[in-house]
Amino acid sequence: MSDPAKFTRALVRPPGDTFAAGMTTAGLGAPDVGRARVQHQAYVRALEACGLVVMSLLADEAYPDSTFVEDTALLTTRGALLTRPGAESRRGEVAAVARALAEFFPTAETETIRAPGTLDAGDVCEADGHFFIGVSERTNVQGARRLATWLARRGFTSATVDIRALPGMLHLKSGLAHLGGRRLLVVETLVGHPAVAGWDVLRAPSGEDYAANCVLVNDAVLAPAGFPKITALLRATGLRVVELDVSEFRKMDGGLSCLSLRW
Ligand code: CIR
Repeated sequence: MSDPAKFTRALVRPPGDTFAAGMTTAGLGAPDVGRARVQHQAYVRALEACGLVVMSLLADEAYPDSTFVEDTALLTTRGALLTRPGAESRRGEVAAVARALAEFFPTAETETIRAPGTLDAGDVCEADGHFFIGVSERTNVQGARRLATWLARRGFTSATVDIRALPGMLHLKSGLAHLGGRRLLVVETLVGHPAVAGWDVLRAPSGEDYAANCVLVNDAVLAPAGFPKITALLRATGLRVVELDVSEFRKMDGGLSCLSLRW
C-alpha cells in the first residue's frame, strides 16, 4: 500500500444538450438536461470545497455520455493511461481528455489498452496503491490483463473482479468504493468475493445499492443524496459525508465517481 493520495485537481465535463441520447439501462425515464447541469455545478462546487482546482472541458454534443469523464483515463501517482472504452460510441471521448491532461501527465500512455482490449476506468478502483479491476460488459479480460501488467510494472498490486454475472452493475465502481485505509463499501453481491477478503468490508444496506458508488475526496466522502442508510453508515465510520443530488445522472447509469477525474 502507498500513502493515500491527496487530490489537488479534477477534470469534469458538463452534460451537453444531447445528454439524454446516451446509453442507459436504468429504466428511470429521460433525464432533464437543465437539472443535470445544475446538479453538475453543485458537484463541481463540492470538489472545490474539498480543496480541488477543477478544470472543465466544454460539453461535446457529439458524445452524449462524455460527461462521465472518469471512464476515459486512469490517473495514478506513478503515471496515467488513456483507456479504450468498451462502448464504441464512447471511444471518441478520449482525445479531448488526453489533450486536457497532457500538461499534468505528459507521459500518459495511449497505446496500453489496444484492440481487442477494452477498458472503462469506471471499472478500476484504487485503494492506496492496490487496484481492483472489474471485468464487465465494458472492460474485457484482455484490457484487464493489460492494465494489471501496467500497474505491476509501476509497483502497484491489483485484483480482478468479474462482475459480468452480477445484476445492475455496469462498472465495478457501481458497487465498490474505497473509504480510506483498508475499508471498502461494497454491494451485497460482492461481500464474499475473494478479492475483498482481508479488507474491512462494509455492506451497502439493501435497497441502497446505487449509493455504493460514493467517492472519497481527501477528508470527505461524496455520496448520492436520498440514501439515508448508507449516509448513516458512512457517518458512523467517522467520515464527513457530502450528499449530492445526482438523480439525472442516475437515469443514464452514471454515478458520482464517473463525473470527474481526480489527481
Ligand atoms: C454509459 O453507459 O457509458 C454511460 N451512460 C454511463 C457511464 C457511467 N460511468 C461509470 O459508471 N463509470
